[in-house]
Amino acid sequence: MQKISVKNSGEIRLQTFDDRRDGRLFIGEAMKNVPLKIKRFYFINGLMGKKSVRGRHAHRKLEQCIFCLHGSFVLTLDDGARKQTVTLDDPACGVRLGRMLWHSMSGFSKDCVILVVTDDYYKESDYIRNYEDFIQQVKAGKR
Ligand code: T46
Repeated sequence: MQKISVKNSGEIRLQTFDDRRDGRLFIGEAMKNVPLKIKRFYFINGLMGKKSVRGRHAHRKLEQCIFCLHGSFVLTLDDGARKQTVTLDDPACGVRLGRMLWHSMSGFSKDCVILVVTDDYYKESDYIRNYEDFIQQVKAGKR
């Protein structure tokens, strides 16, 4: 994965064991190699390849880490000043989605499976779903 330069993000590396014909093992530990206290997880499958787009929002306070367990997709990150796209195609390699980071997922392979772990329960009030509102809040220094 290329170096992540936007704010409130960064690469996450899971520990791996390659047991050859017995498969591969991937390990994340909260507050060690996964930098949050995990309260919730969700996963996404059934994506319709290039037609699907998800995300397109930022979170005010929520911290998340996103992984591509199978296949690949493109993650677009925008901290209000800088934008970056990152391809996730390695289950051992995730990305931190910190607070006030506009993100979207697209370019899915049809076999793509995404896992997200978060440090809080679902709260719609934590979402900023309008890009202009996001930019205004970044300018107001809320990051
Ligand atoms: C994120 C990206 C990476 C719930 O009721 N509970 C939940 O835990 C989640 C994740 C979603 N929902 C409801 C809220 C919406 O009515 O499911 C619906 C779809 O959620 P959303 O449009 O936010 O889905 P994505 O895939 O665009 O975004 C998801 C996460 O919601 C979001 O926090 O950062 O993945």
